[in-house]
Amino acid sequence: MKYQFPKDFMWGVATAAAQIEGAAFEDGRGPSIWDVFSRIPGKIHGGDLPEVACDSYHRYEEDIALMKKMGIRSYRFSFSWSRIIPDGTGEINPEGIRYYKNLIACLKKNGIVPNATMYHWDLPYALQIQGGFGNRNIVQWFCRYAGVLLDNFGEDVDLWVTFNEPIAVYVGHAYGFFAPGLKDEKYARQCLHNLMLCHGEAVKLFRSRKLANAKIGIVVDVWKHYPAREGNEEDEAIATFQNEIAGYGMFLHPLFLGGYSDELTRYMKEKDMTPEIREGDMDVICQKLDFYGLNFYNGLYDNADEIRKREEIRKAGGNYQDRPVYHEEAIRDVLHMLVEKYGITIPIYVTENGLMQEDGPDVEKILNDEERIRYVRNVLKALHGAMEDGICVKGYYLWSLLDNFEWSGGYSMRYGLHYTNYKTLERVPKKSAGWYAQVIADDGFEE
Ligand code: GCO
Repeated sequence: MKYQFPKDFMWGVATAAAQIEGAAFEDGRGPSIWDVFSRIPGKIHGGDLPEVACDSYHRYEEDIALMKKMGIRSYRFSFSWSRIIPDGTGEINPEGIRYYKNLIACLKKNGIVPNATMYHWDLPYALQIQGGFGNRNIVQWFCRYAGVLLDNFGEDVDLWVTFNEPIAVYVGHAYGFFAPGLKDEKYARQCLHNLMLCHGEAVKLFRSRKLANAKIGIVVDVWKHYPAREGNEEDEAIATFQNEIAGYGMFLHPLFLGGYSDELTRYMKEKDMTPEIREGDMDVICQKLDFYGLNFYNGLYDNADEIRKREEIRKAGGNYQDRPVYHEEAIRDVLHMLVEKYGITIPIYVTENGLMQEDGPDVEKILNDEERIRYVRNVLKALHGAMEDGICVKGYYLWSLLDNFEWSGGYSMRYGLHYTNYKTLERVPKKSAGWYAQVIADDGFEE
């Protein structure tokens, strides 16, 4: 059967500033929370630092040439706040503006549509020491930054994203394994509330600019949890918790339905973690958007007995390696949920999807990434199914163009269509790059 996608389907690749740019201390850039966090011993796998990463700050033309060669139609990247306004609120850095102007001009010259994220996890450190997202002034700080972006690039970016995966801010404040490395769930809940206000105010600002061709949305990742044993109350309770209280429900409910869900409201009350919510906040958060960006990696099945077993091994100091089980097909159900539960009828882009490979000495093995091809093909099949069901999906962005700095995983986790040699900074296409290029050329694949 032929999995045929529409002729104007937006085939893309995605990256993020902190993961690829490097040049962390060049041309006036200020430190971000990831520059600081990664210097804390033990936080990043292998002690890796994001300071050079893929050096895309200097090699963006080469990266765009790779995209051009593959026939990529759209590039999803992010702006680095600390490159644009090094201390978060003060002077605008002309070198930062120049870099993104050049990047966008080069994309346009090559016929690649820019899809740009304002915030992909890399807060200027100067703002973190003033409380970061926990300080309600973040709304003014962020709006100033968003205004600078819109002043300089407003017309040139077709698709604007306010925030990428806001859950990272929760992880960084409640669990500590992302920057800034705090472990305070109550504070984390306030951060998320303030972050969503930043989003809402930025959308209002964007609307006031009346940019003729630009659209705006947000990217929320959905890792949907399912009870492993249907009808098992324990499994079901875990899945509900993971979805509504510690997962996508934290965002999708306020963003698309308005207000926090009953489950989350009850939970925050019980734990004395209800954030400060001022009158009108929930209306600001629930803005009408032009599109929704879905980051999808997997569907997860929770089995209470197995979770307990793992906990026991961990408590006893044991080691276990979870073999990832892939449920690529879950994307179809997730897309249905977006429409049916959250009423999302605006166009949807899959703004990230991809597969991790562990680093190792055998480069040939990494280049021959059959597993990635199989995984992406399965996702695309399920996505195609959802589109046949009538769900409006306009594009798909593979994560990622090239192996890059995978946050706490450092350089040990490779998601690229291209292999990055971190010694020479050479990029080498993997098998999947050729395969994806063919999918794009044919607007689908035969199977
Ligand atoms: C995300 C992150 C990416 C990760 C990718 C793989 O938005 O999830 O933006 O930066 O690298 O998800 O884990």
